[in-house]
Parts: sequence; structure tokens; C-alpha cells
Amino acid sequence: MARELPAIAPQSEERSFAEDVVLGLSSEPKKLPCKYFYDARGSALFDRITELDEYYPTRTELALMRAHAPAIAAKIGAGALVVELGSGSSVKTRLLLDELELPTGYVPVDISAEHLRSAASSIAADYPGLEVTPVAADFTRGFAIPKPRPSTRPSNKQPPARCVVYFPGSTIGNFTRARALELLSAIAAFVGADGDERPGGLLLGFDLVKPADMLVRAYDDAQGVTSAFNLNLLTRINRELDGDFELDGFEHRAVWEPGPARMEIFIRSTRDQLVHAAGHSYRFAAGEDILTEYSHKYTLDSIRALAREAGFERSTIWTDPDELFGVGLFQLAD
Ligand code: SAH
Ligand code: AVI
Repeated sequence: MARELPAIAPQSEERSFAEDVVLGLSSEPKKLPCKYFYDARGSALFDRITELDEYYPTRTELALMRAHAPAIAAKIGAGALVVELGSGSSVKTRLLLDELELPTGYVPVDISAEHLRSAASSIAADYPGLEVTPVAADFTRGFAIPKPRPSTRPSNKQPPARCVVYFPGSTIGNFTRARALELLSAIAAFVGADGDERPGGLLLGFDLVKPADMLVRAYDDAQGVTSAFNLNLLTRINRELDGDFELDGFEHRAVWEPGPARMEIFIRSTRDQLVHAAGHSYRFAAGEDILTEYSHKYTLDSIRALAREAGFERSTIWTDPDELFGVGLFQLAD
């Protein structure tokens, strides 16, 4: 039986890139969905962000995985099917795969198809016994994952003992709390599907609330890599939707909003201008923003409450000594 992650976007929201751009740039205030950052160049720029001194999340999460992957793997148990949402370069995954006992398969899911294929090939080459089945999809729209192929390995003749969704990188932070709850609830249903020996779980990487100056530096780095990542969205619109954005008329902006506990990322127009894309025109006033991304930060209590509300009854959380970042294993009751 193929297993399906139900869509969290209602049918009416299943819009194309062109439709989202027309809608977002015609609305007041202007906005664009952050999932469109990730064309081939966007994925490469994100990888550069992960290496910046200012961008603490990746190195902190990697250190947490290095320290705790054995304990995480022991809690997950043998024969797990690992489904990773927003797998990107699948770097952290290796630390998990190195420790898991006879995983049944690895299913990386990412919207950035080219980047996904190259990361999946590299994992398949380095883990020869593991069945790697990349799925190029928008994970908010629901997708089916192929049934693991029976192999000659005795462990693979059985259905997976349990399914674990790996969702690292604090990508959960890019969703509002309401959307995060919908996504986590869909994941809880997905890992609790009938037919497994035991219910599975969610291994989640989430970013923690911290002083504003550290957050702003992480999203507005000195080398301007995050700025290039943000403005690449305009380059993508120019290329794919026949746009005429002049990049020197726009700038990157990153703001911490303590109320909703999130970074808000904008592209600001530096002058009055008229821009065309996807067959429509859009007027920008000097100083007018396009909201391109939210990056929500959690507390240990707020992430536990979110997971519990989504249906995960058991939680184990690991954090670094400075409590910059968290990795949580959220499980359904046996
Ligand atoms: N997991 C990696 C990458 C995080 S960057 C890490 O921890 O470093 C976010 C990743 O999610 C990118 O690879 C991007 O292409 C992917 N992504 C973002 N929105 C997505 C969506 N709606 N559906 C599928 N993939 C998405
Ligand atoms: C992928 N996501 C979790 C990153 C974040 O930190 O919100 C994307 C990012 N945006 C700017 N820098 C990094």
C-alpha cells in the first residue's frame, strides 16, 4: 500500500508559480511564498548561508545530531522508513542514517528537483544497501511515497516497522503557527498509518527564541549571501515569468518581531517604479515591501505544545548548552 501525506493546502490554494506571483504582487501588502526561493541557484545560495559565521542554526543542529544521533536512533528502533521533508543537500541525514539499525528506506522530499536528485544520488552511492527514493514535490500539497521495493535483504522483505518523518533545518519555522499545526497533524496521521508494526514519529529541528541582534545578524549577513538568496526570487521571476525587475531598485530587509516570535524577511523597493511579470504590471512606491519569508522561533514549551496539539503524545528534546536550537523526537503512543 502506498502511503500518503495528506495535503495541508486546500485545493483552492494549489496555484502555479505564475498565479502565486500575480496574486502576491497584486495584494496589499505585497507578498510572495518562500517556497519559490528554491530554484537551482536558490538551493546553492541556501547551502552558502548554512556555512556563514552568522547563521548559527546549521552548525548547531549538526552538533546536536553528532552528539545525540545514537540516542535518537535507539529510540526510533530497527527497520524504520525515513521520509525527509525539505531534504536539501541531505547533510544532517547522514548522521542519522549512520546510526539507524537497518533502515528500510530513505525518501527525501524536496521542491528543488535538480538539487534533490543530486543529493539523493550521493546518498545512494554512499549507502549501498539503502533504498533511496527521491520525491520531487511540494510537501504541503500532499504526496504519495512509493512502497519500498522488496529486496534480497531479509529486513526489507517486511513492511517498515515504523515510519519516521525527518524535518530538520527549522523549515517548520517558515510556516505560521496555524499552518505548522496543520502540517504536523498531517505528519502524525502519516506516521501512524495502519500496517506498521509500531507507530512512528517525527524528528524535528526547530530554532529557539534568542536576542534580537543575533537573529538579525543571522538573516542579514555581512557578505550579503542572504540578500542574494532573497533577491534571487526576483531573478527567478524575470527568467521564468518574463519579468523586468531591475535588481538595483530593490534591497533585502530582515526584521525581528518579538510578538509573533519570528524573523520577517522583505524585499524593499528603493524607488517608485512599475514592474511587469506574468503578463501583469505592479506599481511600487519607494520604501514599499514585499514580504518573502517568515522564520518563526520557538521555546521548548511552545514546540512541545504544538506537537502535543498535533497528536504527538511523547516528546524528547535535545538542545545545545546555549539553547540556540532544538532537535525533538515526537512520537505517538504505542
Ligand atoms: N533540510 C536542509 C535544507 C533546509 S532549507 C537543512 O536542514 O539544511 C529548506 C529546504 O526545504 C530546501 O531544500 C527547499 O527546497 C525545501 N522546501 C521549502 N519549501 C518546500 C515545500 N513546500 N515543499 C518541498 N520542499 C520545500
Ligand atoms: C529554510 N529555512 C529554515 C531558512 C530559515 O532560517 O528560515 C531559510 C533562510 N532564510 C534566510 N536565511 C535562511
